[in-house]
Amino acid sequence: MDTVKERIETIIREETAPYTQYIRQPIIGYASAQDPLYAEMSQRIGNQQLLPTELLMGAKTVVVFFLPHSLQVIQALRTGKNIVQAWSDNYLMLNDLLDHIAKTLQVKLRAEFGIMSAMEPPTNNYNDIELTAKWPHKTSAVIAGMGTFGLNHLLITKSGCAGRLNSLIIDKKLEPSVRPKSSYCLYYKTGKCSFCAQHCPSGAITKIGWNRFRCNAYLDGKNVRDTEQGCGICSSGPCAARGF
Ligand code: B12
Ligand code: SF4
Ligand code: SF4
Repeated sequence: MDTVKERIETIIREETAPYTQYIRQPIIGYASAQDPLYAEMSQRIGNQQLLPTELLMGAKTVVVFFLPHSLQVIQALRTGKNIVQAWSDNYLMLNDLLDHIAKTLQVKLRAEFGIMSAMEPPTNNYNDIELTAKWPHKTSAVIAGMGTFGLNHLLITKSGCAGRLNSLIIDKKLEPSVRPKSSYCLYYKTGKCSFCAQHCPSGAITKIGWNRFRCNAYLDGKNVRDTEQGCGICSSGPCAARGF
């Protein structure tokens, strides 16, 4: 394996090692910053999206890392309570950890290889009206072949969709990861699942599309305190811990 990739993966493994109670093995992918899909994103998503080169001059690769929630957290989510404390705690903890990992990679890659990088926060970096970010991490994850979008509009990886992710843009060219040939979502694969649409309490997920405003309105009613992040039921179906 390329030395830089090896180093990136070691750093991510080291930084996540103390958290095995909360997360499973990280999944790491690489997208070419010049992938033509980036230029299509503004049109697909419906508002102006940033290109990797607009975040970092000389951008060559986008490194994406996904931290899947532990099976215990997924089990807790399946109890269907309004606020699942283990899910909420992981939400907050993983946002900090993802940010910390990106910053650690920035410092170490620069010191050890002279690689320059740029990052955006893992979340809460979105436009309140449109409810989209200019740099959505799941887009880069799909371009980096880490999984596919499910009917639930989440990234489904081989370790499922219940997890959180972040990305780092670097000015070093690395071999891009290969994209899967078929969907990891059972609905798109076989038509036989619609768990997320059936169980979404706000009706945001349907077979004909996803209404982020409905989801947001529902979450706003649940997340009355920062330490109580609600719902996430769309992350608890058959694709919670595996892709198909
Ligand atoms: C804004 C936002 C929200 C808003 C609006 C959601 C939205 N627009 O996606 C609200 C508040 C409602 C929300 C809710 C949730 N969110 Co949110 N949210 C974000 C945020 C900040 C930006 C997302 C964004 O811009 N989406 C716009 C586009 C990308 O999404 P989309 O419309 O679904 O995309 C479709 C098309 O545009 C097109 N498309 C887009 N990109 C690409 C790329 C390719 C190659 C192709 C072919 C197609 C394509 O296909 C997509 C699917 O049809 C990100 C963090 C970040 N900066 O990335 C987290 C993020 C998406 N949220 C996340 C999560 C987990 C949640 C919740 C479970 C809440 C929670 N407690 O964590 C729910 C789940 C709702 C759901 N089913 O998706 C995770 C997703 C994890 C995953 N496995 O995918 C993220 C990435 C946070 C993180 N750092 O991990 N979220
Ligand atoms: S719950 Fe079923 S239909 Fe929904 S995203 Fe997962 S596999 Fe697809
Ligand atoms: S977070 Fe809850 S309300 Fe939003 S899409 Fe998922 S299941 Fe529906």
